[in-house]
Amino acid sequence: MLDETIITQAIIESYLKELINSLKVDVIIAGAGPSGLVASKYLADANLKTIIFERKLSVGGGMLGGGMMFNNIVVQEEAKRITDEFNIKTIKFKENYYTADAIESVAKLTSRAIDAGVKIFNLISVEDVKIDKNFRVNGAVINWTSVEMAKLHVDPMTFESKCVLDTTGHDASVVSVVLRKIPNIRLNTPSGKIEGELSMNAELGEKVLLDTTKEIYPGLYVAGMAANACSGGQRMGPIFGGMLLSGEKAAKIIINKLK
Ligand code: 48H
Repeated sequence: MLDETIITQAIIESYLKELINSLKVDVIIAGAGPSGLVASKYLADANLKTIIFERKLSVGGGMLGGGMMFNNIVVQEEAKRITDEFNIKTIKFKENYYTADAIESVAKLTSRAIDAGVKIFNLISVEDVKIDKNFRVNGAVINWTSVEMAKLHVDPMTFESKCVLDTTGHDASVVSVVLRKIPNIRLNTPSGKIEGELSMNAELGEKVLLDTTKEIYPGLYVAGMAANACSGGQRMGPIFGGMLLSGEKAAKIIINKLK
């Protein structure tokens, strides 16, 4: 005998418990793409309480679609130790080029992150940040993606963290909002503003990504494609080693700062 109202109550109570438990955390990550998922796993491994807000229904961001919907990805030698660590199967295509199944990659990045203690809230968008009296970022302002899509006038709610990591991909949407809203802001970029992503060059794009992954503003970090978009790095197409390495690097920088 199954009671529908008990099913409903179980979902509401357990979800609210997790949400309330996440009101104050160490790190809030915006975006569950590859860089955000990798960063979250290493942060949680270091015992930092880490949550991810993901705008979409699905996790994995641009990794799920591989290259032009051929759902395989490429990873270079340098990042293979990370795919190995996450138990993602790779096949050597040529020296320095490995392929992996995009769905398997997303599934395993996600599974490892969750096993490490990360909580992922999907269907929720980060629409703003919380700042302290010195304009340091110390939390995220969130709303249901459905509210955002329907352009409903519904106020958001706020979650507190020691820092925020923007892994929202090409749009760098958290950095963009901070740039709009904090008076006289100077980002940690050459012009102090968002430089914008450059056209395709896989070699340069992957290389520069490790330098563009950083604390871009007090309390606000960037990794993945958002990092290259902020600091004027090249795009690199469907090679994902840089995204994994960038997530790992962001976690290292944050762990050093917070521990
Ligand atoms: C919550 C949000 C918000 C928001 C967006 O784009 P992603 O896959 O991000 P990365 O940087 O980890 O990986 C980039 C890679 O997928 C890619 O696009 C590459 C390599 N491109 C190269 C090229 O040449 O084009 O994932 C970002 C995630 C997505 O799931 C979004 O839905 C989510 O962030 N997101 N989540 N609040 N405001 N904005």
